[in-house]
Amino acid sequence: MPLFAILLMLLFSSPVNAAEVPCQPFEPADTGREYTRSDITRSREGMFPNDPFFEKQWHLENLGQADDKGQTGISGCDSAMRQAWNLWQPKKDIILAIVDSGLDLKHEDIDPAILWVNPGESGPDADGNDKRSNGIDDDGNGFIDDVHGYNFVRKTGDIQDDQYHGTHCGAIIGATANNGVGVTGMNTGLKIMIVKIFGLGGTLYSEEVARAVRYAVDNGAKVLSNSYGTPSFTQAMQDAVRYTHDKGALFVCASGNSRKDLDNPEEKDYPSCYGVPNQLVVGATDNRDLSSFANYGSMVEIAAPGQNIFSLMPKNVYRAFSGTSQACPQVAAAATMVWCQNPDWTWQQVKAALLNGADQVRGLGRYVKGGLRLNVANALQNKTGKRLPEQDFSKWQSEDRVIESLHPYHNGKEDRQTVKVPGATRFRLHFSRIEVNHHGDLLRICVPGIEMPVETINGVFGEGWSEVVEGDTAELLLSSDQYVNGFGYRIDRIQFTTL
Ligand SMILES: [Ca+2]
Ligand SMILES: [Ca+2]
Ligand SMILES: [Ca+2]
Ligand SMILES: [Ca+2]
Repeated sequence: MPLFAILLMLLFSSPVNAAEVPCQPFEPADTGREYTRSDITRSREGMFPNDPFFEKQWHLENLGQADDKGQTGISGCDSAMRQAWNLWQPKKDIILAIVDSGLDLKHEDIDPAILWVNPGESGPDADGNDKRSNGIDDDGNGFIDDVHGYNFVRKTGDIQDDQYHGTHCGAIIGATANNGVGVTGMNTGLKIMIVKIFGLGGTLYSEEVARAVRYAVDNGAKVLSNSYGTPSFTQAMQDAVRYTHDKGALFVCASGNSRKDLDNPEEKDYPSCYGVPNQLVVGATDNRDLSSFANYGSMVEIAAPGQNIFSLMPKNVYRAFSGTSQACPQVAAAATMVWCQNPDWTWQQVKAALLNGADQVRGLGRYVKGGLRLNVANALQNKTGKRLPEQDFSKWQSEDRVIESLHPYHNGKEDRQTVKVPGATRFRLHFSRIEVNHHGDLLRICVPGIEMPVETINGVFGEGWSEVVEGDTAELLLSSDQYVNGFGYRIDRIQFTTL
């Protein structure tokens, strides 16, 4: 073997040093324009909640209104928060740690009362000084003045956000609700620990992130919200996630926004792919329950609203972002709410309640195991969410038929093919391969005359079935933008029933 090949082998087989692997908050897949309170045109006085931007927060209550980018929603494609607010009956405080860039405590729509307070770092010390700021590690946990959490970037107790990601994600949970200002937080009754791992530069080495994760559970956090990642595995970080498992906590993390197949060894992302059972990996949906940018794979077990999610930006600004980063805190908050109601539960029970309560959405199964989307109201009642009807495919007839796009498909075109299955009441299509670039290209399976597609597909998939089409006709619409194309699709078989 040539020497350089041996060197290459050594390079790629040697463990990656966590001190050299930067973690980053997930970049949003899309952003909206900035708003301030002067942009508010309509008052919600006398309504609940009375926060003026509430209508933009379709993730909390979707009555069919448009999102910030003008996409009309479908009523009920939300996390069922209005019901959840009425149902929630906490018995005990459970600490939720947001591991991100901090929180803008000076924002007009943040009340620091939502923050967890470390009992050992508050009140007067023996000299009459405030333990919060006396420069002493009063509780002896190894961190000086960590009153609401800790800043692992600057090694101080100051958790003020100097970036933006943590404020946007954190405020989805903790923005002050019903104060007539800004937006509505999901639940301002939760106790939020702020674990700051990103500063202005927006990266931190995995070794420090691992320390931060351990800090959270060592100081009582039961749920961790993690909206960041890296393509590199590190032992230190996997050990930290395992540590949260051994401490009985639930590690909720965003799947990422690159439309990667996380089951593909070449496309892994961490922490999503660590495979520790107390992880709950979160994908994202839009206001029509469709998925378009989230990473997918067998470890993605639940989706939550993530497209054009309206929340806070530092300096009294408001803005919509699209990302699994925005979906993740919603699942983390839901887990914490369930746990507050059932303080003697284990993480297994909390996770099971979330999955059981989630609604099964047609067309989401390609991207999220079981096609489940968060429903907080169901989770709080430990009630099973909507389930799609089951089909007995063993009784269906099968026909070999090739239907395919051009390979590769053209840029800047819409290709339309009609599939007719005479006599069928229902049918489905077997794809041998799909490759549709997620930047601006989309394959839709539609039924003529029905606006909502049966399924929307972008990304790379091996062989597998489509969702079931009702009736005897489907239209396959492959639309593409001017840039980057791919193989397209190839169907080799149809299965149908005439009953
Ligand atoms: Ca301390
Ligand atoms: Ca102190
Ligand atoms: Ca508010
Ligand atoms: Ca494209």
